[in-house]
Amino acid sequence: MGRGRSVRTATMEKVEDRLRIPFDLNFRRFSPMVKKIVGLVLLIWPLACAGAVEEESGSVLAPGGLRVEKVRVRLLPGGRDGAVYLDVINGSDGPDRLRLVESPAVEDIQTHESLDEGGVVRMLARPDGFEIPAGTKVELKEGGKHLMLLGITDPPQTGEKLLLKLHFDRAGVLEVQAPVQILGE
Ligand SMILES: [Cu+2]
Repeated sequence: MGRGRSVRTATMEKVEDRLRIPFDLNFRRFSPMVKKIVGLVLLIWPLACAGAVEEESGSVLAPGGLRVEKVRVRLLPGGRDGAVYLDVINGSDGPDRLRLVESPAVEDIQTHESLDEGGVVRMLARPDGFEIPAGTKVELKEGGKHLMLLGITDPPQTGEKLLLKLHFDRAGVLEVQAPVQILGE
């Protein structure tokens, strides 16, 4: 895949600059015991076989074994622009790709990657999305791959949820309710 075109608009630069400021993730970590219980419940829950299952907030499991975890939304003050970070664990038997993401509440969601080139951080568009090889975990995180949210029509507050529809080539469309944090709050 090519390097992608540079997308340094003023708005995006502002968003990127703000999102690189260290902030308290304040993200609930679930204990191994809780995860084990969730896993056991899913194993014996017939609905788990019927389709994608949303687990605890910000996580979803697809029938083929691809899992999305730790989905979190970070918005600039005002709540109109920001980024989404998440982990994808591909437990299926083949490669997949996070092709695109949409939300009824967001005008435009783009797949981006920030690269540090000798101290200069550049943000590149990744219009083909992100490949998720089989048996790997790909992290969308601060300073790396991420989803750029541009133009949220009804800005949420910290603690509210934002519905995201994650389109994977093989796993299909996974819906997840992602918790929102407004930076600085
Ligand atoms: Cu970006």
